[in-house]
Amino acid sequence: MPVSHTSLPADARLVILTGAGISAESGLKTFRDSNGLWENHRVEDVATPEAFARDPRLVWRFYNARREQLWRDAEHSVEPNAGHRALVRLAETLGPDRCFLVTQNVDDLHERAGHSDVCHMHGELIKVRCTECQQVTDTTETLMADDSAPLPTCQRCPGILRPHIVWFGEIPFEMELIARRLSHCTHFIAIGTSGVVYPAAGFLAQANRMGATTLGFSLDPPENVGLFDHFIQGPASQTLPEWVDAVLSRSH
Ligand code: BV8
Ligand code: ZN
Repeated sequence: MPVSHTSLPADARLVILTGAGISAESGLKTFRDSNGLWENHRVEDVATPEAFARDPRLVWRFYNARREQLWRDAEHSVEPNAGHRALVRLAETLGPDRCFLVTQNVDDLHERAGHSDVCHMHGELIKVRCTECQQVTDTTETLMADDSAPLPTCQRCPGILRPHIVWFGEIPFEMELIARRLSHCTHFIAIGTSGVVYPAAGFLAQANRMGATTLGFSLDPPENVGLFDHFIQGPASQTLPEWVDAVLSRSH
């Protein structure tokens, strides 16, 4: 591990962006591994408002399968891995003003590893939103258990519930907060993301324009690998603990 990128100055301010790759070793398939497919549907054809308007049951089946895998898959239970836990150690040492975590993932593994105030720019599997009154609630219960079950409805009004997830063509959450943290970060670190989906994939160029030091951690080189100052290849459950331990051992 070259020393160059394991020393953080005392006033370092980090923005960390994670993608599906950090949850891969916890047993959650990445989008590329499933080459963007689910039950022979392209994700871009299921994860859209048009798909939900056309066939809400199909879209609910797609999200329920992933909700069940997170919380109810007994035989191979899905748990956070050493990569998630290394980020918790880093965030706890640096504090919220110097370490901002924004994730593209809709799973709750960062939270279950002990990470607080995670920015879920693409929403969360645990949350549902009413399509009428817009109320957002947390639930891990099984919604629409089988094909004959009715579509889940709001407790407050007759509205149909949708996943509180940002679909293709919808604007990600917290874009102002993310832009603000990016505008004054000294380090931008992207972990387990292929750099394909925008606007998340554009954060690296923004950080470079800011003159921040940029680091990429991924199993395979992402599309934008040439834009990183440092690229560390390998599984996050190994590369992240190694890097975080090196950084924390050098920080006073
Ligand atoms: C928007 C929630 C307007 C849903 C998601 C044409 C060209 C360019 C852009 C577009 C275009 N047409 C349309 C667009 C815009 C579109 C887009 O970017 N499309 C892509 C397909 C080209 N974007 C949008 O629609 C966005 N909205 O643009 O609105 C706007 C925006 C701003 C301001 C004004 C207006 C909304 C996009 C959000 C969609 N929702 N998620 C759900 O989960 O069901 S996206 C979803 O896919 C994820 O959240 C994530 O963002 C993306 C998957 O990417 P990754 O996380 O990177 O995962 P991937 O599998 O690709 O890669 C895994 C990586 O991990 C690999 O590098 C691999 O090597 C590595 N890895 C694997 N194992 C490990 C590992 N690394 C370490 N350790 C391991 N063990
Ligand atoms: Zn409602």
